Amino acid sequence: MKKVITYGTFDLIHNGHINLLKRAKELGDYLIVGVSTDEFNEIKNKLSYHSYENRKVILEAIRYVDEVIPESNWEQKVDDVMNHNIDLFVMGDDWKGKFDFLKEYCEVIYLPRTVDISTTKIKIDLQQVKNG
Ligand code: C2G
Repeated sequence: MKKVITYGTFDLIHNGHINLLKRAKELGDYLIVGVSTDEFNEIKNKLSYHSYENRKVILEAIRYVDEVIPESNWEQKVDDVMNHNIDLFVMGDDWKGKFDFLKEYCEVIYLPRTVDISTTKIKIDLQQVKNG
């Protein structure tokens, strides 16, 4: 069984996230998602609308996702890859090169981001609707 892992905040789930999760799952048989805790989001300077618990519940309902684990820091990836017997690490290519240190432990693939969508764009567009 080929095990894949990816990480993210996954706030306000949108088609960009779904495309990423779909492609990651298609590269293996089992997909684990490390979803950022609220505390780690603060370290990433990200304020998410949904709490960690709600982002976890939403991810667990996505057909491509087999397991969700917390992402609490930048340092846990090597342990996660080893402890979960991960074969492949996948991230969107906005992170290209940033996680190449994992190549000692598993395959690393960066996938093209989906254009014209992001959680930030959703928030901005909604703000404009509100302002009329
Ligand atoms: N993504 C994408 N296309 C978009 C938006 C996001 O492919 N239009 C991908 C990102 O590249 C990432 C995943 O969806 O692989 C989750 O995106 P975020 O929730 O923004 O994740 P991020 O805050 O970048 O956290 O340790 C890694 C970090 O936790 C990644």
